[in-house]
Amino acid sequence: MRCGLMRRVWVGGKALLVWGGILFCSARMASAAAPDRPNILFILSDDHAAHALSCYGSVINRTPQLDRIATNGMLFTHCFVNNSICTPSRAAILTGKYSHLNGVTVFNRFDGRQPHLAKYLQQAGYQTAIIGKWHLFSDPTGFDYWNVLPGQGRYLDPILIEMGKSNVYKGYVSDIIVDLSLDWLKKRDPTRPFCLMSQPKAPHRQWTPPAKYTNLYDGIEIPEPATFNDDYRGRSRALPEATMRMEHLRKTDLKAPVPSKLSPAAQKSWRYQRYIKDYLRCVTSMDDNVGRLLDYLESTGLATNTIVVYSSDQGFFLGDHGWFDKRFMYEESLRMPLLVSWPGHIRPGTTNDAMVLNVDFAPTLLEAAGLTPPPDMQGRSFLPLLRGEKPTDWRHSMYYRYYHYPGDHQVQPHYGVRTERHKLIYYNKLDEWELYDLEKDPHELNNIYRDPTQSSVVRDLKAELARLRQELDDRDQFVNELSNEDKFHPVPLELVLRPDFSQINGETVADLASRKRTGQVVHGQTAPGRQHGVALRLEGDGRVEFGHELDPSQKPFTVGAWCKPDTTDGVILAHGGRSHGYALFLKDGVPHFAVRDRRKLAVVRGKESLPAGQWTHLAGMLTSKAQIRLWVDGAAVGTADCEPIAQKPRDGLAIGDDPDSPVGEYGASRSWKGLIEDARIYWGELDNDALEEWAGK
Ligand SMILES: [Ca+2]
Ligand SMILES: [Ca+2]
Repeated sequence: MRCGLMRRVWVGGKALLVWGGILFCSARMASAAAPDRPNILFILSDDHAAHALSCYGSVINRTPQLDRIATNGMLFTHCFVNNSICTPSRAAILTGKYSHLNGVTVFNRFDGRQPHLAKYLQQAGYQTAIIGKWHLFSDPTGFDYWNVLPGQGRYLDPILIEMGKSNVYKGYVSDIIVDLSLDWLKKRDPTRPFCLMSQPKAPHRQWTPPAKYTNLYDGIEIPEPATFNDDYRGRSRALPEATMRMEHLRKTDLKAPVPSKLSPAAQKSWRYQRYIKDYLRCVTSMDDNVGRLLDYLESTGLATNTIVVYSSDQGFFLGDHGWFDKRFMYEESLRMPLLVSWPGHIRPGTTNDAMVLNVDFAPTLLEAAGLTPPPDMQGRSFLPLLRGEKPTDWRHSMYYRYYHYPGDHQVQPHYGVRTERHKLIYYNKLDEWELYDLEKDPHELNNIYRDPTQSSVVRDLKAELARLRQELDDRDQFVNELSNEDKFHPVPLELVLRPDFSQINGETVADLASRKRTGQVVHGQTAPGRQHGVALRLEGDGRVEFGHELDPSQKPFTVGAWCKPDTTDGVILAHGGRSHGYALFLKDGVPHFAVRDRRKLAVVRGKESLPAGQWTHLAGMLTSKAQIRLWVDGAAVGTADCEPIAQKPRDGLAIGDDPDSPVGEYGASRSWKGLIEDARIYWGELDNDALEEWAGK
């Protein structure tokens, strides 16, 4: 135990001295007295809106397995998220703290050194595991076992990273996550309680259903929601600005060409049907798999002493307001489904309309496990609500804040307060307010902020908003750009990837760096390299992919390779796409190194074109002084200012191509033709001596 140790607290993204030791003590001491502690099965899906569960009255689908949890336990009608996107909500759930204190306001890396739910349970003797979607970028901490998707992960034949090692699993992601969860349950130590977080990827975009459900809903028209044709009149400019209307669904979402000759309205409806059916097919498969978990608990008798929680990281617009996606503080996005069963403690088939939040999950589960929730958690345990009691001082309002702008879907930053009757939203960069009377206007179509009869309501809500902001210590810590210092995390110099092209076995290539990642080879082969080396040969239609494990964001790094081009254009290596990432490539024979941050492109070009058919060493570096540099044959040839990469790129790393979204502005071809040898990626800045040695000087 580390009682009394001064540790650090996350305030405004900066670590200050305070947290830690004392809190660990209180959590541990309480545990000693707790007899017969319950197991916890925590199922957190991704983007599953409450109005797509039949127990919540869905008019568009059935979820018989999830409904079982409601039948056995309690359904919460007013569970809300503090910041409606994946990564921030997941960090808030784990830490019991709002984004401005846990440091995860957008898609940024979770600092796993801070205390959180799994760590507290682990310290109290629980076996802890997380399997499935994690999406916090850093490696999980506080879990005895973890096997998680890199980033968003993929639906078919997903890669999962098991305790640092990546494996490809053949099959459909929702089945695989539950297979792995059941495996872990079977192998666990039966003498100790467990907390298993089994976290589906479904039903996240791009909504790829399993083969067996591709025809579900064929010939059926899914009803459009009441606000499908919302014109956003009378509300903030943020609504029309957001790029999440049906017209913004991409080819990869729709998976079929848009029929020609449709009127705009008919095309919008067609797009909705394509989107919502795939979304619901993914829900059905996930629901089946939740049933497998419940069956296992029941058949083994574990169910009698297991708390089962089902929720989703936030809500989602299912065509509501003409949108897909989430982010806004409006009801469909703000509301999370929350079902909890615990035999003998929760009366079966009950509904609770008290306001609970995602930051309440951690303190609730700690208390259920017999621990005292640490006082720095901002959420409050709703264990009394589960037992059918409502504390007289239970909350009547909640605070919400969204930050991610500019970003995907261009949703303006905003914050606000929701009470049982009203919602007040402030778009802080636009200086625009909205007020809704949820009783009279449940669809939030009438902004009554300027209605003179509402002036006292506005005054009271502004006072409540200020009170909540003070109580939660929101001092606009993340309102503006991060400083350069905050954008870079210092890293020790580390070789993180060095594919061994002498070891291409079928479709995979090995890695000489200590992490031993596995690359997927697409149309590439081993070929003789320089001197006695071995190179990768690509013919303009191949590449080697390393997936999403590496994260070049917020750190200096060095990349490079030996190359012998057959042509004047092609990518040597690239990670990311047109919003974030980097690429080393030839264009018109001239070497280029490019870095993208929030769509802004910084490029350094070589001074001359490389002769075809000759070996050259190229390297690019992003320095901690926010500059990029390019070396040709071990000699620096140029520098440019740039921003560090603010977030992990969406596209993975590839050698010999830049698949999907492009980082650079390329010439005749993106795909490499020729040889590549000794490609390496380092975190940190390689010094000149090491660079020259790599370049054979
Ligand atoms: Ca999500
Ligand atoms: Ca790309």
